[in-house]
Amino acid sequence: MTTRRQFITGGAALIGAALAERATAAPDIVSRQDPATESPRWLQGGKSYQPVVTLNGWSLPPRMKDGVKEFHLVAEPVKREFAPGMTVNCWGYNGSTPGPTIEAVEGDRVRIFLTNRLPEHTSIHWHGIRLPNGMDGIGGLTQPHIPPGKTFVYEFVLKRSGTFMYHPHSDDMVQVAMGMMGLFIVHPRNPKERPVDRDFAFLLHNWDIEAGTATPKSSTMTEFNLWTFNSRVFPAIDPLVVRKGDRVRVRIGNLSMHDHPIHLHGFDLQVTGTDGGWVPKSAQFPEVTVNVPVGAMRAFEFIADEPGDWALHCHKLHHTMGPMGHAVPNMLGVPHDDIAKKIGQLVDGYMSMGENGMAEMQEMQMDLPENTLPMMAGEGPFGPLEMGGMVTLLMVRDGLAHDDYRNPGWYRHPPGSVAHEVVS
Ligand SMILES: [Cu+2]
Repeated sequence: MTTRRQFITGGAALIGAALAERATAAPDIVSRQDPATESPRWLQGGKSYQPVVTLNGWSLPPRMKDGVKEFHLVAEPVKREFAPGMTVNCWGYNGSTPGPTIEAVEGDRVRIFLTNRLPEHTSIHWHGIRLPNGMDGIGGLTQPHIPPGKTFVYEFVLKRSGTFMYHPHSDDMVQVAMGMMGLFIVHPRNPKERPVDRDFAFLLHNWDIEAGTATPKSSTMTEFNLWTFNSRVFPAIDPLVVRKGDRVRVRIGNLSMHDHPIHLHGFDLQVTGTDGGWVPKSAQFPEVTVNVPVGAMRAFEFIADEPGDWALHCHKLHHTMGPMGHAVPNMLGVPHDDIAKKIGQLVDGYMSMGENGMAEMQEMQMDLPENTLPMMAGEGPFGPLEMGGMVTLLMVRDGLAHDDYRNPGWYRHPPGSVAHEVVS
């Protein structure tokens, strides 16, 4: 008992150490060797699995005790910067939303402590993981709710590998809307099973945050105005940096209230996993857009054989916009300059919108309320990117040093390979 108390009170130090480690961690070392014939480089380095890269996130370091892998989660209010210029009052785990990624190996026995520092009770559900009923984390059904200030412990054996999630099952609507969620990755026991060179993971979410405010409206049902990968908004989302020829896996979980068809430019994908397990080879088929339904997870894989900067985004295109009101009158094709001038004389600051589309809004220097973001943001090598929300970039490069996956800067196209104006 003493040891357990020490472990629990030592949680803050553990978290601090993890944050320090995250800040200084060397980039992952991965393999480019043929997995069928040679051991991956990370295996030769003594690691028993290829760690995932959580976009704008981190993995929680475990502690081994009597052969059990122990983790300590702390549910608490957190501040999250969605992008420079906007910080949101969220709830999460261990200082972040999403909470830290839990990584373990098939066959591991895990013991997970959850300390509740929220102003109300909570619980934690292990989405997709096969476990005894009493560990399923449904407040009121499989366990008492965890009151503020108390710590509960969960313990189970990880029976199968795959991509899973965790989230509360107490006051579910409010706590998930506030950002309480995380990834739970179980790696195969045999590290030569399903090898990839780069393995990325993130969670999709929606938020309703009025311009000029900082707290999500937690009872909104469908009309959200902010769309995030791991509680970040483009262009403040980490890019996926890979080397040409890498085999890449992307794992995406959806705890938002909408489905998200996630589209990757430039490659054909195979869906290789869901939160129900790995998809048998005989059931896989090529895709370029993978719908990730509400309360589900999809993993897809591809070979990054074409260098460039490739967009990875939700194909519901209002999800690739920053905060905006959608109830605007349709002025496309309506000349309204004269009317706008007259209204402008009556209403201070009135601005007409979109006679020729919305692109013109991107270049206007509009005054924004405090603590909000523009609806389209980002400057590319050829001009404004006109997106902001569920978007990031897959950056495929030839000639990256094998352990250097920092953002390499914009792709330099070979001469003559960019679409250009012709004069007829
Ligand atoms: Cu979407």
